[in-house]
Amino acid sequence: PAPETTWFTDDRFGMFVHWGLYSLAARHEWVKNLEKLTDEQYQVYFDHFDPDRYDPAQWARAARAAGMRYVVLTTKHHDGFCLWDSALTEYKVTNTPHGRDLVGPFVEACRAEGLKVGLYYSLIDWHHPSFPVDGTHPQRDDEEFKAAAADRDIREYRSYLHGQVRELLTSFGRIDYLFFDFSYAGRIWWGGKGPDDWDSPKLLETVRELQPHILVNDRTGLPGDFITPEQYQPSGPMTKDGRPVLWEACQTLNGSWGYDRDNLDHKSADLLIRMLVDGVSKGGNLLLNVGPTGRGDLEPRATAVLGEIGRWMDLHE
Ligand code: FUL
Repeated sequence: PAPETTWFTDDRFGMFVHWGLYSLAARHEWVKNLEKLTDEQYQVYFDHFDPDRYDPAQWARAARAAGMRYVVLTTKHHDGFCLWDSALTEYKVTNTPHGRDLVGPFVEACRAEGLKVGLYYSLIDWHHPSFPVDGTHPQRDDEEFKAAAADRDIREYRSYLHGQVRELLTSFGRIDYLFFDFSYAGRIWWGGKGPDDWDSPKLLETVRELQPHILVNDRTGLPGDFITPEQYQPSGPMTKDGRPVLWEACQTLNGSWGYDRDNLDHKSADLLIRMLVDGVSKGGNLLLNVGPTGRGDLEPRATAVLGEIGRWMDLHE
């Protein structure tokens, strides 16, 4: 069995969902890094995480009505918080006031709506006690913290991340798509980590063994099944060594991936439709992001623009 690409190039349009503790802060998913928050300062979001309005069926319906055919959820973003009941950490949703797994219901809701299922998993982790402090870490300038963390062993973190990916690919049935983050465009960012740190060859081998049909992106630092231009539209069909490659542009509604309440710089439906058409004309997909609120709602500005895109789809399908 080989990676299944037909649905991906037929479907073309997916929904990205960035959702986690940072959604409560409501000012960018990198808030812990940008404001150099300590674990203690960030803990308040964990202690209050209780998305009482979580209804993944509503997300799935909104995606489908907008013409999207797959949805990709952040199961763990850079802050390290896990949206499923991982056996490998206590830093997970089941230990928050919410107390219940979020990933299983998400997968079921997508399936019920006939959507393909994608998971996002961050390879960097600003919470794990064995993750060596690097240029991406919130405590990158805290000399005392760094001295105390000097003997962190990447091998321990590596086995954790491999174990978590195994959990994700064995606990929720078929998964169609996996978005690892982050070493993209062939680069290691901000003195961060790369394929050697994560043992990306082994990681990809495990993924292919567990879900042979799955599509994996290129952000393990090794080539994957598709490439992932972020927040830009390529100027033409994308190629590697002169050959066409599968690609998918991921784009935000307002420049932030996580819910960013006071950021008013929203793209119009008109612009988003043009971006979709532009990408498809160049042989690419569009993965359009929404950042639900801390309570789990799609915010009105997102539902409005998705609704408009859906009306355009109805006219042109
Ligand atoms: C980036 C991340 O750092 C952003 O927070 C977001 O998840 C985007 C899709 O990928 O590399």
